[in-house]
Amino acid sequence: MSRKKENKRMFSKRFEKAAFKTAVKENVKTLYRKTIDEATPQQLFQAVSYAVKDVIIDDWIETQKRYDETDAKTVYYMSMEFLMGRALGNNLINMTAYKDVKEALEEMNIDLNVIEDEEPDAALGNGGLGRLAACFLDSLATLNYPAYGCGIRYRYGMFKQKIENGYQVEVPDNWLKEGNPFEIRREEYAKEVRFGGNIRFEKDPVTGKDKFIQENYESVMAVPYDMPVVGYGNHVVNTLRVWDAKPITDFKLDEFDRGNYHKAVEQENLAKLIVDVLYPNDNHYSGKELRLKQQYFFISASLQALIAKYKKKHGDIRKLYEKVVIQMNDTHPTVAVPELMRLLIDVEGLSWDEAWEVTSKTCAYTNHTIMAEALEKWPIDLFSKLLPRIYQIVQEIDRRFVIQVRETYPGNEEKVRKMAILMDGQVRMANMAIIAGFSVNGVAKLHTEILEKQELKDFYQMMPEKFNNKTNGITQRRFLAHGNPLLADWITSKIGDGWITDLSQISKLKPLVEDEEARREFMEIKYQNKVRLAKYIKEHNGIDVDPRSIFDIQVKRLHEYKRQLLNILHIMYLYNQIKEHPEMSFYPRTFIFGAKAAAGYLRAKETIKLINSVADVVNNDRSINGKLKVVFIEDYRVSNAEILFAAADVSEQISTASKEASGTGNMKFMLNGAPTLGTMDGANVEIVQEVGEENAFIFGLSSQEVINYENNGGYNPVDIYFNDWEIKRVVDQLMDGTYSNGDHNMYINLYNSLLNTQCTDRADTYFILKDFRSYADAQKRVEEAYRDQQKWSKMAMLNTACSGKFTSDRTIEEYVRDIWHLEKVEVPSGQDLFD
Ligand code: 475
Repeated sequence: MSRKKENKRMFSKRFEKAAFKTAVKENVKTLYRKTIDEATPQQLFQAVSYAVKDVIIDDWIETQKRYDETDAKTVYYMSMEFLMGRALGNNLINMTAYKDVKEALEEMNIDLNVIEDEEPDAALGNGGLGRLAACFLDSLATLNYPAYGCGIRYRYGMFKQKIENGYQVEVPDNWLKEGNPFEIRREEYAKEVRFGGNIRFEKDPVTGKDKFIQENYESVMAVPYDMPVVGYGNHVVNTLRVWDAKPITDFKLDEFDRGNYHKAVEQENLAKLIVDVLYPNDNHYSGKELRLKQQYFFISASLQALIAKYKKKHGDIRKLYEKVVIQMNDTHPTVAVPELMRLLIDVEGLSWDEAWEVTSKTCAYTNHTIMAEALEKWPIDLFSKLLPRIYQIVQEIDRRFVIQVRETYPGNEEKVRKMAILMDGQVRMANMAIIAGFSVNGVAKLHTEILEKQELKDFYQMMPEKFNNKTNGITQRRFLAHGNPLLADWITSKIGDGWITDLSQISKLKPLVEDEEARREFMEIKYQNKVRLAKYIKEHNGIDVDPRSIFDIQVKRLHEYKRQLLNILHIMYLYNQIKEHPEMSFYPRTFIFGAKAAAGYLRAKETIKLINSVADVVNNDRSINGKLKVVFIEDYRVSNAEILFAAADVSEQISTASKEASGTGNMKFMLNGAPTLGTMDGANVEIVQEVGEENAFIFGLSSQEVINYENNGGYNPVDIYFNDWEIKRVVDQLMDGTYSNGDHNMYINLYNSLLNTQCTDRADTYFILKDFRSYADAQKRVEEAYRDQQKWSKMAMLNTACSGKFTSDRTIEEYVRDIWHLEKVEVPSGQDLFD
C-alpha cells in the first residue's frame, strides 16, 4: 500500500495503528536518515507532524472542493494577529485521534506530551484580540463554515520573556527556525503590493474614464503560506493564510528601474523588514510607518487574492458581497475599505457609487477596546506619502460623509468635528471603519453599551442599525479537551461527549453539584491539575508550592488597567498582616502571575520587577511557615496557559470597571472550575449572570461610577492614603527599600502613578487605592469560602456547569446569524469517497 493510502486510512473511522506507526518510522528515515531510537524529540515531533499533516491534506483538498462546488459564501477574517499556540495536539484532538496516537506512540516508546513540548507556539499575536481570532477559526471549521483567516507570517512572533534578576528581558522568538511542518508555501498565489511614489492622472482616450497611475513606487511580492485549521470530527479543514514578503526580482521591476541596483537593494530590504516582527503592544497604538506598511501589505494581498478567487466563478464583481464578507478585527485591517474601493474602481472599472455599494455591503468592523491610547490615528502626511492613491480615496469617502453629516445635522459643525475621518491632520481609522462598514460590534454586553452610549455615541445616534453586540467566547476543544484531559474525560463519563461541539450541554452537570461523590471527584481532578502545575513551577522557578494551598491566578498581558498592581499590593498587605499577627489563622495561598509587558512600557515593567521582588522576600521568609507563596511564570503563552487554567482555584479578573472590553481568560478559568474574583467589567458581568453572584467574588466601583469620576472628578487617592494606615504602609513600602534591597527609586514610577498628579493627568488613574479595601474584603470572602470545602466544591463545579454560553461556537453562530449569513457545508470523509 502506498504511504498516502496508509495515511488516509489511519485516521478514518477506525484508527489504523500499524499504518500510523509505519508512517512515523518512514518519516524519521526519509527526513533524518535515522531510526526512531536515534531520533531527537524535535525530529520525532517533525516526523509525527508530517504523518498527521498527510492525513489532514486529504480532508483539506476535499473541503476546498466542496466549497467550490457549493459556491458557498465565505467569511474572510482579517487580522494582524492570530495567536494560534501549538498545532499538533490541537489537530489530533480535532481529528478525534489524540488518544489513539498517544497509545500508538507509547508502543514505540515515545511520549506524545514530550513530543508536543517540542513544538514552538505560533505566537503571531499579543493577547486577547489575537487569541480570539484563533478561537474563531477553530469554531468556524468545527461548525462547517467556509472561512479564511488572513494575516501576516511574522518571522518573529511575540517575544520570549526571560526573567533576569527580577526584570523582564525580551528575547527574539525565532519560531520558524526548525521549520513549520504544518504550513504550505503557495508561490503560485503571490501578489504584488505597492508603496509610495506619486499618482498621475490621465483620461483614457478611448473610454473617457479617469485613470490613476502610480509611479516611482516601491513594491514587494506577497507570498502566502497556508496553515490548516481542522474542524472537530467533521473532516472540515479551513485555511489560515499568512503572507510572507519577498523582493520583486529584477525582471519584474519597472522598465524605468531595470538595472537600478540601488532600488533592487532597497526592495530587498523592504521585503525583509515588512514581515520581520509582530509589534508587541497590546491595547496600544504605535504610529510607526512600518506598522502601516504591514497593514496595507497583508490587506492588499488578501483582497487581490479574494477578488481573483471570486472572479474565477463569477462574472459580476458588483455582486461580490453575495459570496464574500470581510470581518475587520479592530481597526488594524481597516485600510481594507479604501483598498477594496481602489481595486474595484481602478482595476475592475466600477464607478464610485458601484464600488461603494460593494464595499459597504462587504466590510464589517469589530471594536475591541475603548482605551484611548489604542485608537489608531495616522498622521496625514505619513499616510498620504506611503499610500498616495489610498489617501485620495479616503479623502473622497470623507468628503461625501461630511456632506451627509451636514444634511443630517444642519449647522452642527461639532458633529463634523467628531465624526469626520480626516481631522486635525489625522486619519481616524475607527471612523472610517464605522462609516464604511455595515456592522459595528462590541465584544461583550457592557462594552457594546459603553460604545453606544459614550465612545461612539454620535455614530450610534446617526446609524443605530449598524450596532450590535457579540459577546466573546473561547474554544472548549483547546481549553478543556486538550488542556484539561482529566476533567474532560470525567465530564464525558458523566454527560457524554456532546459538550465538545455543543457546550450548552455542560449544564447537564448542574444536578451533580448536589452529589457529594461527584464533587469529591471534581476536586480530586483539580488537585491533580494543581500537582501538575506545582511540578511545572518546581522545574521552571525552583519554588516549592503546596498543591493544597489556594491557587490564585492572574494571567494576562501586563497593563495598568488590568491592575496587576492591585493584586501585588494586596499580597504585600497580607504579608504585613501575617508578620504582625503570626497567630492569626490564615489559609495558605499561592499567588501566581503570568504577564508580558510591552518592551517600552515602563510602569508595566516595574510591576513585573515588583512582583518578582515580593516573591523573593515572601518565599524566603521562613517565619511565615509557607503560608504565602508568590510565583511569576516566565514567558506566559498559549501552551502554558492551558496548564494554568486547569489548575486554578481563583480567577483574578480585576480590571478597572469599564476598561476591559470583554476578557476571555475569565471564560477559560470558569470552564475549568475556577470562580471569578473580579469587578463588574467586560464579560465578568455576563459570567456572574450565568453562575449567580453567590458563586463569584465581586468587588469595586461599577463602570458607571468610574465613568462619573472620570467626567466629574471627585476622587483623590491622597485622601485614602492618609486615612487608611494599612494602605499607606504598603504604598510606602514601594519607596522604603523593603522590596528593593534598600534602593529607594526602584518603584518610583509606580508610587507616582498612585499619588503624584504631576506624573499622570490624574493620580491613580485606575482607581487602585479606591478599590483596595473592597478587593481585600473580597479576598477575605474567598478564604472563608475555601475553608468550607463542601461549599467551595459546589461553587467550582457550578462555574464549569454554567460556562456553556462562553464557547466561541455560540459567538460564531451569532456572527453568522446577524452579520455574515453563511451556510454550513458538509464534507464527506475521504474514506466515504474512496474506500
Ligand atoms: C481586549 N489588542 C479584551 C479581547 O475581544 C478582549 C493589539 C494590537 C494593537 C492594539 N491593541 C491590540 C487589543 O486591543 C486587545 O487585545 N483587546 C482585547 O480584545 C478580545 O477580550 O478585553 O482588551
